[in-house]
Amino acid sequence: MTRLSGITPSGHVQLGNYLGAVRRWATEREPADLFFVSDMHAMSTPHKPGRLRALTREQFAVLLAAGIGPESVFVQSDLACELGALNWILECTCSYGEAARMIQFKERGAGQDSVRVGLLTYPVLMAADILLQGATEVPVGSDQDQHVELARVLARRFNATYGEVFAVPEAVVPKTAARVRDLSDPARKMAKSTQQSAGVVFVLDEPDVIRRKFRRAVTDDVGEVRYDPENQPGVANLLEILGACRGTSPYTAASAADSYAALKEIAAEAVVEVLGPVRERARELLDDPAELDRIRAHGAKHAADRAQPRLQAAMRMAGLR
Ligand code: AQP
Repeated sequence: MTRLSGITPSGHVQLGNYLGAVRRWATEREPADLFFVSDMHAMSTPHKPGRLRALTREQFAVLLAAGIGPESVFVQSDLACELGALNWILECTCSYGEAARMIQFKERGAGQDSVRVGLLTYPVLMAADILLQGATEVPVGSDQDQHVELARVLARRFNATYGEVFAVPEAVVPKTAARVRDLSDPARKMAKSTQQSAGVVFVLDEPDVIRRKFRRAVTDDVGEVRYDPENQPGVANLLEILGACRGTSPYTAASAADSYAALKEIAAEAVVEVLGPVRERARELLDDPAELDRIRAHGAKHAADRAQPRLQAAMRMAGLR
């Protein structure tokens, strides 16, 4: 079984990415699990080249700093040649209707003056990511289910048309992890691409910045610390964050503070403590570009070694070369 998980450098890595995904990836991973920074996917909507490059390095460093081994992690564009080749083969296996049906394409393209063709075809590139690494399981949220289904369809169609090359992957529901909400608007999930970053805690934020963001977190006028997500979403978010940091339930976390001010302070300190070692290790890596490049090349070599036999077989069977 090979599980493949990715993170897109659409902004700085935030607390939700860490508590909801990256920490679990690092602590619960099996030897065959793979992780990648999907920088090519971040180009399907308008992007700035320098920022994309810097964010990609940052995310790669954070994955390593969180404890994911260098042989299990790579940057997508380090396999651009292999992916580009398979992507074309898969685009020629996919119908226009299948790509245009993707809900994310409709949602993210809606109301835009100009939509990149990449936004239409990125689920095909995602299929190439999955099939090239021989992933059998892809842990995804419900918004990505449809994309994994497309990868399954394309794998089966290729195998049936040209010959067996690809494992047919399955979407698996990730184990329940914390769902972190924006500190200044708990109706919204914390997200790295949010324009107003006051309510978004970034993994590389300095402790004082984290404390300030928590001090300004939105609560309510009920005035009682209890876990009631429906009526007290801001307080519930703080309790979920505190619980996730301490490994307890939000109900248990509620007994830690008797006022909102105390809860904000305790939650901030818990986050500072959890993120501290990750931030320090990531900074060390980012301050040593030669070492980071060396680790990145190592991960890319492993990923290319896994990809090459499948790519060569697919090209040969499809009539290329
Ligand atoms: N707020 C969150 N709480 C818990 N988990 C979260 N994840 C993201 N936000 C939260 C999880 O992080 C992993 C990597 O995310 P991604 O880069 O694949 O895409 P995303 O879910 O779209 O992340 P963002 O931060 O919300 O980015 P933007 O702003 O670009 O949309 C995933 O496992 C995701 O569930």
